[in-house]
Amino acid sequence: MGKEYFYMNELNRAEAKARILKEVEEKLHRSFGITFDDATPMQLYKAVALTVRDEVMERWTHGREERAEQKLKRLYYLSVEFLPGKMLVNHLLNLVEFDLYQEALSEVGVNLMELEAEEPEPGLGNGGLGRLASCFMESLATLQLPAMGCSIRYEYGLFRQQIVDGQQVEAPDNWLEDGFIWEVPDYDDEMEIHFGGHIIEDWSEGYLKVRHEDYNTVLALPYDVPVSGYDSDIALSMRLWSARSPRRINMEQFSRGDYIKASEEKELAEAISKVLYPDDNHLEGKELRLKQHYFFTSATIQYAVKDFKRRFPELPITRLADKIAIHINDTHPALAILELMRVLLDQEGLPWETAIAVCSKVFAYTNHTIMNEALETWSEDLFKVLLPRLYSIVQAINQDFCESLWKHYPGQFDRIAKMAIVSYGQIHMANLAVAMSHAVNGVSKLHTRILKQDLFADFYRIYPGRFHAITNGISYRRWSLKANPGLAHLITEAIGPGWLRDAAELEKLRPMAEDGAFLEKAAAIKKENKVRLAHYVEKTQGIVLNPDSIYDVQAKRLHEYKRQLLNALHILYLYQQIKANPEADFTPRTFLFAAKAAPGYYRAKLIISFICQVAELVHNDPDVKGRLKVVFLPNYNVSLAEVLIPAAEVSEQISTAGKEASGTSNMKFMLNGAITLGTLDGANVEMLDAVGEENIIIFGMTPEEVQQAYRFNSYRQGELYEENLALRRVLDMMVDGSLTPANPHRFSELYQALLFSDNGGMADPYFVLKDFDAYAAAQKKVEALYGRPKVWQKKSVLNIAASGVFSSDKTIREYNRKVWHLSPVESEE
Ligand code: TH1
Repeated sequence: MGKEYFYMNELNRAEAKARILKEVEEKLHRSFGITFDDATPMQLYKAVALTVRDEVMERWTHGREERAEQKLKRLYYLSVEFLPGKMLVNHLLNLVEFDLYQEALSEVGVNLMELEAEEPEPGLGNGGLGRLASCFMESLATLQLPAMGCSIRYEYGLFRQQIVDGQQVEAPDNWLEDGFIWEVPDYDDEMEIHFGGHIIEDWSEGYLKVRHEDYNTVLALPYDVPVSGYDSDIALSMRLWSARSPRRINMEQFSRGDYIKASEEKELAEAISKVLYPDDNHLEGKELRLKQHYFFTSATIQYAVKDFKRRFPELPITRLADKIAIHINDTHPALAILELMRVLLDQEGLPWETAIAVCSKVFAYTNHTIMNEALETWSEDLFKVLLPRLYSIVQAINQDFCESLWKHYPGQFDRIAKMAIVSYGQIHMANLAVAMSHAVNGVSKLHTRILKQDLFADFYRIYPGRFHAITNGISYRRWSLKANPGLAHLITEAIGPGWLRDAAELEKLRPMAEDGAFLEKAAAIKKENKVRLAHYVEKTQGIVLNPDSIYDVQAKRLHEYKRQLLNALHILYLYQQIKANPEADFTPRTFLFAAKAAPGYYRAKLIISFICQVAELVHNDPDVKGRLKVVFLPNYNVSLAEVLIPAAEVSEQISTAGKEASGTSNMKFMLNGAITLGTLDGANVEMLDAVGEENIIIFGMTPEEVQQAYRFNSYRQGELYEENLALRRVLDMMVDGSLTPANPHRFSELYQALLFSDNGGMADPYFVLKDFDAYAAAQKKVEALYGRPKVWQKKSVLNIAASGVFSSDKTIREYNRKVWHLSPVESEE
């Protein structure tokens, strides 16, 4: 089956639909012993998913065979997070069979979109980093590039967020509870992972042989999940490693009566893939986390070497880089570098210099953040106990590396210490990744510039050719065709279906911005999406939204640098204006927030509470009724994003300039016709270039101004408070009991953090106060613009037309040209 259905005549279509129904019915019968009429929604979902899976499997097998036959180089994309979202509808859209299935199922009274509600969403990531990895997989599959995504099969994904009494409460995400249709374990590729123990250096044969003894073994069992591409002949794998104890139950201990100890060992081993760390842009040096990193990178490296040998028995291992590329998505998988060194040295017997040369050709690294608290370091003490052999390797690499630095920077101890891989009792993973990769990239132009000038400036001076700017992108088909089918159909109607293969064709929409009828249709679709979201909010929250108000959305992880607080303070400012002048004209506005906070990030959780209290205040005040509405939507994930983003009119991208490496939701909002209200940060800068300054609302400090303020310590927060009356009134509301009369001090920590430095740290390090006026003025522009619907709609369409440059297909082509050099799988025909 496949795209041919697009072109088939009615008779064939009827036959194909009958065949689909027959297949589904058979699955119901065989798996559940049940018929259409008696099946529960879950059983129906599973039967349909199994039917679709068969089709995806065909492409999977085909891809594998072709890759083997054509002896192609393969990419391993290592990422500690993936966020693929729900799969059923996505596969059908990629197979170009969605309409057929939908029609067929509707004949038996089944709604395909509703079925997907039964599918668990794999929450194997925190935010942008994981979602990017999944967008990349989909583009790799679309471009038919041989690749495998590798990560951990967390038994519990990112926590489910509930809001109870205006506070975040975390509940476990037991996503595997009812089984996951799309995963297939591969017992042939189970790997052994060794932790702890000690190493013995044996020189008895005249050269160094290293033995690792007394280690603990954990088994890594891979589960493969297929990733389909749009109208692609192949499917790729996301390979998720699951930890198992080698001893099901230690029988010896068991028979000695030590049942508890025996099961303890099993628990300890399996704890490794138990739960995803819920931190975004932040790392804590916990032993279990280090175990996770080694667990999945070691399994992947062992598998990659095994696969290389199986496919290329004729090639020496020194040719590895001709046949595999390994990409390190941020530093979390950087242990893979040391693990490959271990395999090359201890198992393959390569000399040190040869192993280094092979490794440096294999690895490439993407940096995703310059936030200090996210830069990964491990204490030497922890590292040497858990990974003794890798520790000896990293020390030796560090020694060589520092010696080579001495030649470039003679006598500059401080500089070399800063660049060292091991220094001051810590192992610096970013330095390791840069030193040992042939390519390093940032995720937007601005972010790459900061890497070159700042974070990695000393490296850049020595290895300028190693650094690349490769701007992030999005799987634009999921974010239009799946999330916003109305808009996708309108686009196809206007410019034909070519844009689904080549996002650059979205440019053809440009002239439509002058076409009144088209603008009206686009506006009607936006309205439908707003109504769809209103239904969702009413059903889940019991809150009624006004679909004629401006939908202004900020949806992303909660982090101080992303400045949800700036947005909330501005809402208080609008509130005060309405209170002061209740008769004045006011464009009704709905402010929607969605954000998870890391459970240990106290201040982020306090900001969530603050937003919820602002929502309460607004909700309970009759003066504001029908004008202002604030909603905090719990449990932001891919599925919620698919409802929220298509309904947005204003996209809030208001991070402190220089802090958001790229952002990717900004691109999704743009594609869905929202107007961006943003700072000169991350990819916003490139969105400005693409759409032109009349079609985006940019405000606030530049990255340079932010840098200057830090460098010269020139930020005077207190003066702003003294001199800016409007701002002062808003800030005072944080502590005068307006929000929580029973406990006026509830938010004083937030207030203090904006105005007073505490033990050495500067007050308001993210310049919320400094940018407040500029933000309020920008919001005024939004309001004025919204008052001219035709102008607004035109800008909206121009945003859609300009969003094609942010397709992850384009991003992946760029990685391939600059970094990986893969050849696509050629299909016969
Ligand atoms: C994010 C960046 O914050 C974001 O700007 C970027 O668009 C996205 O990555 C994709 O490139 C990051 N997420 C994490 C998560 C962890 C550590 C560092 C980063 S950077 C756990």
